[in-house]
Amino acid sequence: MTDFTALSAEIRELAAERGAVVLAHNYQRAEVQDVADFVGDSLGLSRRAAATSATTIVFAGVHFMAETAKILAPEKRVLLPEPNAGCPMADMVTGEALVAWKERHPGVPVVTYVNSSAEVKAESDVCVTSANAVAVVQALGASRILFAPDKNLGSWVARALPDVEVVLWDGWCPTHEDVIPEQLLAARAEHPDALIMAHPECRPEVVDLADAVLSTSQMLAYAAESPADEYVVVTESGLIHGLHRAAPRKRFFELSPRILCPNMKVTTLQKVRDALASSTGEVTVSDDIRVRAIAAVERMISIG
Ligand code: CIZ
Ligand code: SF4
Repeated sequence: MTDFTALSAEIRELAAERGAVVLAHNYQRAEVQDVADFVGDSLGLSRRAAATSATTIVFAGVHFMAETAKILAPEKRVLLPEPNAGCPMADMVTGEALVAWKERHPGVPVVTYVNSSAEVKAESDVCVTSANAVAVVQALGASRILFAPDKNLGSWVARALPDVEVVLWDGWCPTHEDVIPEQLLAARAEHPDALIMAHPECRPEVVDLADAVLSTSQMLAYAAESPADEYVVVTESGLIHGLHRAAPRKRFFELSPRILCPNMKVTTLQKVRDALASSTGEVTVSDDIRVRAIAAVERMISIG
C-alpha cells in the first residue's frame, strides 16, 4: 500500500498556510476523503463552501460540484484539482438544448438535478438532489414537469408521485446505468441477511430489487441507524469508505464487478497538493449565469 502520510501532512500544512478548506465528495479516493476537512454529497459540500470562513476552497470532486460551490460562495476562490474531472451525465444537456426543450413545452416547470452545469441550472426553475427530488417536486405542486438530465432519477420521482406527469430528458449516469438486476440477484443470494441500498441513478429494474433507495448522504445515515448488520451497497465504490466510518461495526458488500466512476477517481493526493501549492484549476461562473442559477438552487433549499 502506498504511504500517503507525508503528502497528507503537506496538504494540511499548505491548507493552513493559504487559509484554504479541502472538501471531498463521498465518491473520492479513500486517502483524499481522509485528508479533507469535510466529506459529503455535492449540496452538503456546497453549503459548507458558503459557510466557511476560508477564502480558498479545494473541491475534490467533479466540475459541476465545484461550480455549484462557486455559485453559493461567489466571493471565494474555488479550485478543482483535476480540471478534467467532469460528469458525463451533466454533459448530456446544454443550456441551449434545455431552452429549446422548454420552448416545446411552454409553461411547464423545469426541474433539474444538481448534476448539471451552471448554464443548465440558470435555465431551470428549481434544482433537486437525489436526497430531496421527490419532496421538492411534491412541494412544487405542478401536475406536469420537465425533468433533466437523469431519466432514472426522474423515473423514480414519477413512480413516487403518480399524480405528477414527469417528462424525461434522455440522460443518465454511465456508472450507475451499467448496474444490471443480475448483479443484485447474485449479491442477494450471496448475502441473504443483508439489506440492499441502491442509488436512484440506477435503472428502474435495479431500483425495484433494492430494500431502500437512497442518496449517498441517506445511505450513510441509514446504515448507521438501521438495526441490520450487513448491507449491499449499490452506488459508486468510494462510498464504502464513508460507510465504514459511519458504522464501523457493520459489514458492507459491493457488487461484482465493482461500481466505479473514472471521473471521481482522477483526483489524487498529489493533485490536491499541487492545486493548493500553485492555486491552479480555478473554477469561474459568469455573474449573469450565477444569478439565475442560484435562484434555482435557493428555491430547492427553501422548499426541500
Ligand atoms: O449529489 C451528490 O453528491 C451525488 C452525485 C450523489 C448523491 O447521492 O449524493
Ligand atoms: Fe457523474 Fe455518475 Fe460520475 Fe456521479 S457517478 S460524477 S453522476 S458519471
